[in-house]
Amino acid sequence: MDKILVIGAAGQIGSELTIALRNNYGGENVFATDIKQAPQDVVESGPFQILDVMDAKNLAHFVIRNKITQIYHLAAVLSGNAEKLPLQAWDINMKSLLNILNLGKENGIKRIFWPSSIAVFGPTTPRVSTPQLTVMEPTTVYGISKLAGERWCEYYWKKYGLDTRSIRYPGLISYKTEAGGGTTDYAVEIFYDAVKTKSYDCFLKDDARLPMMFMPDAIDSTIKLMDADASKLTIRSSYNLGGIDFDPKEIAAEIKKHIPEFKITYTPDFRQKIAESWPASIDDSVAKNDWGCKYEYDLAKMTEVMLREIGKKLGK
Ligand code: AKB
Repeated sequence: MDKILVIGAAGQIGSELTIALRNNYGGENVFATDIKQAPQDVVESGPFQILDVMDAKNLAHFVIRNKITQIYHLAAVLSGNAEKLPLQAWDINMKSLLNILNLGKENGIKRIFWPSSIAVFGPTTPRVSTPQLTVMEPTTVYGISKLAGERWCEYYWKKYGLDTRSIRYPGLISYKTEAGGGTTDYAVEIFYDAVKTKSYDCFLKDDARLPMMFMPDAIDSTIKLMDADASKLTIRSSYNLGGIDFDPKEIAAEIKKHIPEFKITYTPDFRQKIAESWPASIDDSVAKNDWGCKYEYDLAKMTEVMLREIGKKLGK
């Protein structure tokens, strides 16, 4: 039986992925770690430990002691926050990945998952239906770190045979754990504010179209990629995933169907420039062909679940 380590288990992806992995592999076989306390269900459904991915020595002890065979390394500083402290963000995003890749190589880890992002693309990339292989000149420190990370993952695969797998996530939308510091996070905040105050002041322009994905589809895709037969995988940098694409005025119109009084205003900040440098939609045909990625949620279905679940959470 595989023993799985999740790094960043208190975060937006980790808090939901940990539970899904425990359902598949058994609670005791999925070791959740983070530098901060995780949600209650993560702490109660299996082992949880505070662990810093930057501490390579402690990490190695943990992996050896618990006979870890697979690692999901999800900790990262996202695009908006990384622009505020570029060198620190670079250091955290790159050093943590290199710690994991080295650890994987030295300890015979069977499989490693590391998330990349649509942020690897830049203003010179074709914006509509962005292909898997294309021009990549990211202009954010987050995007630069993700692109470098993709090259490192592929390097470890080619040079050392380390089985690294990765997805370029679009903006991820979820209600369980709030995201922090991303450019696409307006599409999470808007639901909370819609439920709390029936209004939202958006930090992007009304027509800032971006690719997005509801968390259940992201979790499902991640597990599907990690379960795929290695011989089927033609990409060892990171797979494009498309999900759904919409802009702030479209999501606001969808929310209005449930909350007719809902009002949106626009005060674009520095994140608007980041959004303009990213794709509006993604071609994910390679992921579909290689390992059969597919999605269940469109904008309408996702909006319905987000409003219902946030309403329950906030007692509204
Ligand atoms: C961000 O906005 O920084 C992230 C991402 C698209 O990777 N959600």
